[in-house]
Amino acid sequence: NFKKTDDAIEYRQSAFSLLAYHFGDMGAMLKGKKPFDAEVFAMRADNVAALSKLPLEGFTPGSDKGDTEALPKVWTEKADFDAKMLQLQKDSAALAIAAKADDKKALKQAFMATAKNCKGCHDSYKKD
Ligand code: ASC
Repeated sequence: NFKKTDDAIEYRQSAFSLLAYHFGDMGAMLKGKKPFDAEVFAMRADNVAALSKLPLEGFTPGSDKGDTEALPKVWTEKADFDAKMLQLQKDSAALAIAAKADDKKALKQAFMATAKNCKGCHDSYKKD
């Protein structure tokens, strides 16, 4: 549990920051911005699958007030927000499995499905 609202905000931002680091590197490999390394890709996919479970806990009641990019809609439409976070967890779990198989096309599809999830949620729930 968090002692202060600011701690919850900092917690979820840290989780998203780690998520973006690992997911971003996977994107860089798929876009050819760096060489594709299947082992590193799979390691990052495992990390994304684990990290995707973390941020939701930080969206505590009242933590819409503070230094946050989260829109008030997160709290007024919490059921939909929660469902979207759970979908991210499912998509990234599938991505972690695809990352261990030798099918680059399926892997790209799983990556795109996860990325679509990130963007969809940002479009609805994050300040731009
Ligand atoms: C990233 C990142 C996001 C998502 C999003 C996907 O690497 O930091 O927020 O991918 O851009 O569309």
